Amino acid sequence: MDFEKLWNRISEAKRVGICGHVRPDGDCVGSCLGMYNYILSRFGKEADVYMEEVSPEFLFLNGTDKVIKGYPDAEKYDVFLTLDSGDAERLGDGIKYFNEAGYTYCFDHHPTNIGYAKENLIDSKAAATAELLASIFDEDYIDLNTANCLYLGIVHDTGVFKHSNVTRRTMEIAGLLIDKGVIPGDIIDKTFYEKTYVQNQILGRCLMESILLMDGKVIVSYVPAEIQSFYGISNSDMGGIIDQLRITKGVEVAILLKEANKREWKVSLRSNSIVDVSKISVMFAGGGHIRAAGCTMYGSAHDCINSLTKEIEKQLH
Ligand SMILES: [Mn+2]
Repeated sequence: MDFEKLWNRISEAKRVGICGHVRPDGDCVGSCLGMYNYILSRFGKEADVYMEEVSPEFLFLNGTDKVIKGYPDAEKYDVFLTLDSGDAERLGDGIKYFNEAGYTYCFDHHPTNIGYAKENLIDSKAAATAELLASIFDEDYIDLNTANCLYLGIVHDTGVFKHSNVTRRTMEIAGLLIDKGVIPGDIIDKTFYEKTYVQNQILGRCLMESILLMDGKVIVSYVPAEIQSFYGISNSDMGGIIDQLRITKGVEVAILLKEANKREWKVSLRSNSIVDVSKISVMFAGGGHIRAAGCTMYGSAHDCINSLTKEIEKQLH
């Protein structure tokens, strides 16, 4: 990618659009708003940002109030930038602006990205799209607003600097962002570890009610619909519970079932080192990665757990 041309195009464009992927995670929000703030800081230009609803814990980032709600019909963008979206379908309703745009750029780190934009910067070695952006931005124009966004993106795609995707470059960029004024503990606690009272209650309940199976190699917890309504929890309230189960000493596989409808369960699976949980989820029409996968199952919680442990057993023997 010719960066000089990229920045020239942005500087000369009448309208610049930015779009993330559906169900935006920390890296998506951080890289979209990081780009927004950088363009604002460097060119004094307001880009339009398109994303689905941003989680409340990210709303302190500068520019979240500028994210355009819904995907209204808009005039054509001269330059349209997609961030952290591995394929064009993941742009969701934002794809209409992408298809209409004069010139498109894609910035991403997903290895499966085939380069669907006119110009593409895809670096699968980058721990986060936010890391990739930090490495192409001119340091002098990275203000604190931009730095906060990029730091948040990196924190979330690295599980707070502990996943295997973390490199020396990741840490060096994090260091640069700290120099720009980022307060790491603030962002990490506020957006990663902080839980609402209800989230803590349901976490506690899941841990209390969890069951160890197969000599402690499997841990299971499930949340029936009536328990969810008792605590008044929504979908996002159950994030992180599966990981808390997974790190139980001696456990290889963690299973969390959440009843979505009567006898219909959203199943999350995690493994530590041996079991390929994506193989198991695929058997039940789900998908995912080797260590993290999910599927939907039907019947009683007991039946679902039995079916899952049978498959886990096969892989452990
Ligand atoms: Mn990402």
